[in-house]
Amino acid sequence: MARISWMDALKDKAKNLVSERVQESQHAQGKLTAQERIDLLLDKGSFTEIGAFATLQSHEYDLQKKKEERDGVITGFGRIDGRQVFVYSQDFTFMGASMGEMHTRKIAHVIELAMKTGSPVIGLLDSGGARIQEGIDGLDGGGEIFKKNTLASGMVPQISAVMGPCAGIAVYSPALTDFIIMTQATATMLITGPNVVKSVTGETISMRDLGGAEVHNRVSGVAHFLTVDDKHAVELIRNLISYLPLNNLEDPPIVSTNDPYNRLNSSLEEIVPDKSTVVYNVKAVLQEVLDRGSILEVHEHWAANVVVGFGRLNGHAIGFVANQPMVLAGSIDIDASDKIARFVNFCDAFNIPIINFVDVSGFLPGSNQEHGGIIRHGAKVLFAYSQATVPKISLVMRKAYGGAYIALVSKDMGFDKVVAWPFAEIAVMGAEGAVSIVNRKQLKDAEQGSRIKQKLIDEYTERFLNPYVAAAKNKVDIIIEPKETRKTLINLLEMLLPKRGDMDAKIPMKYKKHGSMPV
Ligand code: MCA
Repeated sequence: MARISWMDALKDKAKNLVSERVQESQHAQGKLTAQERIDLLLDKGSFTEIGAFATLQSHEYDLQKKKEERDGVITGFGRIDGRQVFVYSQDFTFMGASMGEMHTRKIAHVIELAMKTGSPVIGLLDSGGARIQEGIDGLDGGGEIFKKNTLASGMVPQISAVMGPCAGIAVYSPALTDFIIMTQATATMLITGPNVVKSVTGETISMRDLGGAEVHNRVSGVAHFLTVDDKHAVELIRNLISYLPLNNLEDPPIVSTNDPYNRLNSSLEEIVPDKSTVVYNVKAVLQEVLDRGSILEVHEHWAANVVVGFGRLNGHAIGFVANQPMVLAGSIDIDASDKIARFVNFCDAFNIPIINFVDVSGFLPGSNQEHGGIIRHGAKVLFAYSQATVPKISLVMRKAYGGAYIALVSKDMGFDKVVAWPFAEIAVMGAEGAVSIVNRKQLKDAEQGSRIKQKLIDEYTERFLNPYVAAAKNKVDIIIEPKETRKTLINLLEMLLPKRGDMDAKIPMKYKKHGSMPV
């Protein structure tokens, strides 16, 4: 009995220390405590803690006087909607949740258990980075986390929610995971803080301007989701998990829906003008076609010229990639290339079929893009789609020209089924550009250049800018009225769901270690 009281006393001590500190620190800053975050994240009463008694072992500085149970991170497992997940939650109130040896080893341990059991791992981050006093012990523990993150990649989904500072070595683990969520007012991610920036480069900049949630959601693309606060972040994680299988050997869960599979999309003809130069919001198309209320956009605030995310069709999870005509005419630039490639790669790793909603005239031209390496970044899109063996369906709504046609539509690059609307334009390029190249000499010689040019444009449009040339060559499988889109996509998706991935490979993939992805 005495031993039980001893254990209880240690547990109470850990809890009381947290609750005292909480008053002035976490809550005052609009943050929840490490334990409150876990309690909100997991199904009620489902959490089991691992490593509660672990404490720092270092004798450097006066660390032994500071040591406490948990060493600044709560680790364990529980359930989300009845499905097992592993979790770690950093406690900033203990030495800024700095990452010493025990702290890092505890995190690495839950990632390892997640791999062994095929369960997602969720990190709730709030840390000042490597615990300076512990020297390289914390750094090496960080190395173990990064190695485990890398091994777990593609095996179990990994989600990181940054809810406070995340500095130095703390940033690299989330960066190795599949999704990063940042809370608007409290999260920052940076490899070095403003003081170091000032001393190295002379630049004066605030924490938030350097690595705040807005910056990483809108500018750098490091973060995938922006949330109002901790509670919102945790709700988002629960929602995100609902689209994902627990591991790469399972399929995503099927969710029952009241949305009829054969619902006609009569409003699509109003949403999408048939004249290919008139803009519209592609998100309205996605909302109309996918199961009602099923959309979860990823990277919403970054590279908005393409829209990617998860949705459902007749209850089946899918990943969508859609050109957004409202931004850069939906063209694919450097950032959009990275956005698409990363998302497609994730979907393929976790058996989530991909559906493209295509309306694009090409990759974005210009010296900015060329000098920034659009060729290298664009190649990632080709690589990701070519490598993906999940069901891949492409819907051509209006334009699909040139390289972007190959990347997002071409059956020869591995799209399983291609659907087009009657006003789809599948060609090497638009009429104006084509005529100015092909008929350049003729236009130069002609006295009445503009009248002849218009005639040539009309001829090109008539001959090439439709879906029937491609359909005649069997490159388009089905031409439908826009209102038949939902029903058709569901039929094709359900036909393709039993697809066996390795049938897609024309070379013996299993004898290859892996491709050399352009990065
Ligand atoms: C914070 N604390 C730390 C660390 N960060 N202790 C050891 N190692 C750390 N990395 C402690 C503080 O000393 C303080 O302890 C307590 O946590 C709370 O921090 P405080 O500064 O009072 O909180 P804040 O005002 O809210 O500021 C949070 C902060 C700041 C912005 C994260 O603490 C900070 O700038 N920390 C250092 C960030 C950093 O440069 N990390 C890189 C580490 P007490 O309460 O006893 O006073 S080096 C690294 O990770 C690797 C090697 C790398 O690649 O860079």
